[in-house]
Amino acid sequence: MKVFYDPVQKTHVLSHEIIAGKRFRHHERRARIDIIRRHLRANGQFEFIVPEALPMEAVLAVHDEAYVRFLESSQMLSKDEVIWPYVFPCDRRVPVYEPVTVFTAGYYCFDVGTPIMSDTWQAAIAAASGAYAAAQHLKKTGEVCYALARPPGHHAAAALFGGYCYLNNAAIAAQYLSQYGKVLLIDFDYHHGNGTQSIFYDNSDVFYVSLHGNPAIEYPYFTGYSHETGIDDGAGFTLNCPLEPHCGPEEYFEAFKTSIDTAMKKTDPAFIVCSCGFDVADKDPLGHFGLLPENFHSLGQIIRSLNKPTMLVQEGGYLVERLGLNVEAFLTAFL
Ligand code: SP5
Ligand code: ZN
Repeated sequence: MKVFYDPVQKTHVLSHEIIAGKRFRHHERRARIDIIRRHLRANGQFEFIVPEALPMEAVLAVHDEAYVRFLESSQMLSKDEVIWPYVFPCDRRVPVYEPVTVFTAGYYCFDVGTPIMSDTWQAAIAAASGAYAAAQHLKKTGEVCYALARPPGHHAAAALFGGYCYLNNAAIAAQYLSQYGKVLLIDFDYHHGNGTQSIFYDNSDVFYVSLHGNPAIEYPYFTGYSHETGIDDGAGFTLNCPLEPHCGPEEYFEAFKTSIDTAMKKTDPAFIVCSCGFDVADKDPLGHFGLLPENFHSLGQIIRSLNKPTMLVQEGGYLVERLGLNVEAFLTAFL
């Protein structure tokens, strides 16, 4: 299987984050990439490819131009400078003016865990380039492939960063593929992909289906309810399946099969893009569905059995010591 990955993705380094007022070592670590690479290398059935930089049009097909220019301008930061929004414009009666500065970056941001450093842009573009290259490869050959994307993408909306995400890698891939046929975007990250949902909310070309922790008590809190089903042309093309934390593999698989079945009947997709969040793993510090390596293999088998041209994009997964094994168990189901 081809794996798209650029070492530049490791230059983005996050120190710490504040969750509910407490300080943690940041969960989105570079070591996540190292352990995945180590497992896939040792396995021997994976070919690593450094993607070419994607065309800016592919980014702008998903993200607003002013937002992209803002992210791009962060390259001008000095090595020790960090854009770390902690104030957000909330009174919707009052207009907020661009351009955005280091102080007003909250304009494009929705949480406090997603800082921007001088190397963030190049890492985000490299991750998006991997997803785009995977989409091109899928279009050309029909072969399953995997984008080892970091930073992740599914929380990033057209003009918003947050949830450790800056550019929506899976959405960029899905948007590209949707030129050639309907796309089913399956998101199994523990957290609702608010960004992906938002990008395709009024669009019937990309069906978004997500299983995630109940947003009443799990990040990102404000979206991911089953009554969110899309609007305008996209009405009926979003399917959210919130589940209780600690529901366990049995209930999870039941819900997974039912949701995917519903989505498949509605779309009959030409392509599947899968946002793969391994924070559904047992003992993950940020997710509580308790999936074991063999469960990831089954998950892969179910997606493979849909028998559609499929590409896989890395999202979350924070239990570093198990991440390599879990990703390998999932990917090998496609070989
Ligand atoms: C891509 C991805 O998986 N992003 C996840 C970002 C989650 N950030 C905040 C996590 C908050 C977790 N729950 C807090 C429980 C506090 N006791
Ligand atoms: Zn997640």
